[in-house]
Amino acid sequence: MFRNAAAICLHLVGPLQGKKAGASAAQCLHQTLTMAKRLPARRLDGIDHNPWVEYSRLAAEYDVVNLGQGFPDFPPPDFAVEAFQQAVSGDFMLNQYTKAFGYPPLTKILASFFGKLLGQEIDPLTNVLVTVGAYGALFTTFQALVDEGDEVIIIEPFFDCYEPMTLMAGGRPVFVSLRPVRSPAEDGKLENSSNWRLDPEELASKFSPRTKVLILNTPNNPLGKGPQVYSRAELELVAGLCQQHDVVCVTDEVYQWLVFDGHQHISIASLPGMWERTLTIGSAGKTFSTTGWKVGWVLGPDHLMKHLRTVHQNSIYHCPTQAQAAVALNFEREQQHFGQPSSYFVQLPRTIQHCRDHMIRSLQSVGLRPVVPQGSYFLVTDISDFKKRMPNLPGAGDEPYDRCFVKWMIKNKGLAAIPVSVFFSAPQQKNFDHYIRFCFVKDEATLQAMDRRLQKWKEDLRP
Ligand code: IK2
Repeated sequence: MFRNAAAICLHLVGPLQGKKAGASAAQCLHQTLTMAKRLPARRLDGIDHNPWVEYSRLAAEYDVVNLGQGFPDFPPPDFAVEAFQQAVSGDFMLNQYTKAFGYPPLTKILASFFGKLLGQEIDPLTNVLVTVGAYGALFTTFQALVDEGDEVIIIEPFFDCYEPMTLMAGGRPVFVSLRPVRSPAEDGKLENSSNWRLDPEELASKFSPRTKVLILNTPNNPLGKGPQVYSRAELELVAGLCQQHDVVCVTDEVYQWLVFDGHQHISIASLPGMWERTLTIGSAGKTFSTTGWKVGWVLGPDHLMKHLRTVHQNSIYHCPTQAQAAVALNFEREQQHFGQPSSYFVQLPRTIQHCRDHMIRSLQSVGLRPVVPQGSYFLVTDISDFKKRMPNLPGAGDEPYDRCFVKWMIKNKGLAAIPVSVFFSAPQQKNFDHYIRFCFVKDEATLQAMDRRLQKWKEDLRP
């Protein structure tokens, strides 16, 4: 807040130079602070600390191979770049506003593409909303549906914005954990994300008359738990409970095309009776390796979507037209190539599966124990052995161990990752502080740079 106030004041006195400007800025800042009663809105209470900022800043300070944040560091496919170029240099009207709820060719192709996948007649006007990335879709959804005191069931580990978005809307997060059902040490094999399961009774116990929404993320960030873990049976369990308790299911499926080992993604909205109570969220950033475009969407029945449209038209209103036009062209291409070897949705998971396997082999060489993911960009790796061998890292005791470990790894091993405890609610963080998350959607040069750092680490480990 301080920094923002100072920045505003400096902006206001911008034309002044030197000491005079400094004095005016200080005076202005003083006045700003005196005037402020309680500056931040109450909805920000408890959510002002964002661990990502801390780890990103630290990673930027050191010479690291950055395997923290989830974005590809290789180019998008040529057809995607060409589509964007066409959108920028083609029809000049694409420089202007488009329809508030989505550029019509995009809503049309999303409706027809996902309509086939979900086995549902989807109307481009009433069942599709284009948003600023999947983040925008999530925010709009929470604002539209969650009211003071409403409960939102969040399955942990969870993509970290679900909790603050619930709180900002006045809701109460109710957490239920996925837990590994078998220790990898039991049979010497690597753990698999499908071994992280929901306890059906525990899940059922979380529903109450106040439950409004359950949020599902499949394939899951950070675990990579995909179609095997959220098998049809597990999705049916969730679906049955949502129907029994009249709850809306929000399903974040941004990694739906990033599914490995020949598995098929299942959308919960395609299960019987679920379309009417499900909002399905997607991201062109993850779909076409273009995270900077920030185009996302929500699909769902009109009786839910109309409330999202109210939030959208009173907040963002329009998303950038050219990026939407490019995404529309990409989906039109995918529709033509669907299921064929030329389809990006066929090629991308194959390429990324190689990256996953490369990383798994490399991490094992230093005694890290990756949990093999079935989908997404990420894998979590077990650092229990280090916790036993190096329990006293700086900060250990004050904060969850994985956070100290990541800081130590950035500073001493030149590798950046994300501590997995940030994907858990506060009471569970200590129980899951022996995992860290790596992003493997990286090009060969980055993975080789990782190999070199790990090789050096391995040499350091020699007695
Ligand atoms: N939902 C999930 C599950 C996501 O992972 C993301 C974005 N990725 O996160 C980066 C990271 O974890 O390092 C989103 C939604 C947001 O997608 P978008 O970029 O389309 O807003």
